[in-house]
Amino acid sequence: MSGRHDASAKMAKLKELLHRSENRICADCSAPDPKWAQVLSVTLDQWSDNEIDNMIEVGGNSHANAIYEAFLPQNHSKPHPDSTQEEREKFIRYFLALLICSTFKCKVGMVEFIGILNVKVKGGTNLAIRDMSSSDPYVVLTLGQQKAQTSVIKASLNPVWNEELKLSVPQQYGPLKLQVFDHDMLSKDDLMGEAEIDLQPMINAAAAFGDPELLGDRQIGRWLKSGDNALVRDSAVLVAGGEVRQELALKLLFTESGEVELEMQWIPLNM
Ligand SMILES: [Ca+2]
Repeated sequence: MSGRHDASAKMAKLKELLHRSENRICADCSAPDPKWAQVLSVTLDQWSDNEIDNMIEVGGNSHANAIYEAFLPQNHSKPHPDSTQEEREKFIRYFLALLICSTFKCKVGMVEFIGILNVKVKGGTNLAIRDMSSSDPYVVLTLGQQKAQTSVIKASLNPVWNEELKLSVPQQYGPLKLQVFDHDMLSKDDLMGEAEIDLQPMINAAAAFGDPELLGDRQIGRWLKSGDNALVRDSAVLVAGGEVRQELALKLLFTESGEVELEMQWIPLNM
């Protein structure tokens, strides 16, 4: 797993890319204006290693421009140099979804995204033993064809990850699947339990209430604990500081014991 040093090396590389002369043309508006680079710099700290790798792989703005010229749906008009900041941001969010999607090798040109899901995997408690007396757990999230995973925590049944994973959500989405595995050097990794997360309470509530930046802090929805889901307790969908958030505690199924805590953030694309 890549450590802090790797991550800062990648960021340095990405910053270097953004400073090359070709990248000084704003990719979202065709203007000789580095706003695109500014937006990237501001959000850089929130990017996972995967996304930074991917951004480096596509080679910065010149190539990025070609990607969304090719995949831009007809109803998503490209911002002009005099577009508002809001129009610009919407477009950049869409482009980030494309980038994330290409990281996970889904079919960009055929999928219409409705938003980005940030999932902070906080930690696990009382997880199952899969080695002699402990486990080396990591979490895998699966949404359709996309997968994202945390790093491995060695020899812990109460791991703390506090890692944020990003997934793009297509128009036709199913439940988000969470699995915990024990990493093994010499054999196949063992399942330590799984759970499904219904994304509808959050996404439907956000759609019903509209732009969260215009709402005060409040509860807008709720996913109720039942015999048919993995919730440890009811989970509220909140608007807090202009963002749609939901905290969840899940009891793992198909295992002896274990719970995992998450915090999700929903960023609708509103296109
Ligand atoms: Ca192991």
